[in-house]
Amino acid sequence: QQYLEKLKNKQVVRFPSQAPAHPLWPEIERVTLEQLQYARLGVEGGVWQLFAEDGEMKMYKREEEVDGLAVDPLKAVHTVKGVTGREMTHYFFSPDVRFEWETTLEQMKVLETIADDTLVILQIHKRVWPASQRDALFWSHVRRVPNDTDRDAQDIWIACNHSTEHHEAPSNEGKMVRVSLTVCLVCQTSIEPPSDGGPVTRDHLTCKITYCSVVNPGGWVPTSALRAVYKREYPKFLKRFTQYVKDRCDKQPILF
Ligand code: 16C
Repeated sequence: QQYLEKLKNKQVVRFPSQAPAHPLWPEIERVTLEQLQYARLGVEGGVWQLFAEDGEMKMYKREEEVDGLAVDPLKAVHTVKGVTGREMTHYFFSPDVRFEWETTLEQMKVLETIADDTLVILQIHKRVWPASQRDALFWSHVRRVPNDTDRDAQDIWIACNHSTEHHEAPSNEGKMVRVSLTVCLVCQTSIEPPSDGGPVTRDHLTCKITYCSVVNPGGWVPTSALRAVYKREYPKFLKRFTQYVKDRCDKQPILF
């Protein structure tokens, strides 16, 4: 049934990424797979503190500082009905729709297209008064990963962003302070097939999401101001982004 759905949506063939020829590839491969393992670790064990909750969405942090600057790792879990992991990660990765859901952005530029699934992006974020304005330069990669722990389950999808350097955007130019970040969105779809053997529709889909982020804001920001921004922006982002994907996919063919 699923195979027929995929055929119908012409999603069967996905060519391998052309990114392996690029000098960044070994790092992209290593960081993406490390992030996948990290995301799959649970939040039990007492190191994670729940700081925001809304329905199925739960957000945890670990308070950490580097040279007096808060760099609290964040881990969020969420369950969203009616969409697939491929759709979620596609819209997280795709620069074409970023302004539709990313409210911290002022400007964004794709500096390099390494492959269809791998980009280098420069973002200028909104200024938070009275701190200096921040920019972020990172590679962004999306991929499907076969589920090796359960062969019958749907594949896992991951989108991963990690700070990098690029000759078109040196960090010591201008008045921006550059943040450094490692972020991943890991998604897995489960399908509750209709009991009457009918076709799988969006009503039968559930997508389990894990979002992990570590952002070093660079420069100097008082810890209390930074934690206030985190507490406000992360829940806002995850609620807005997941609702955007739901709305966007509604009435569209399912992309498994
Ligand atoms: O993962 C997210 N978005 C991705 C695509 O944009 C990408 C981006 C990561 C965000 C990097 C943070 C950049 C600094 C933002 C400055 C704060 C702007 C607040 C504007 C309020 C009007 O991976 C979703 C990201 C969700 C939002 C994260 C907020 C992180 C706050 C970091 C604080 C930095 C310093 C702020 C100075 C007070």
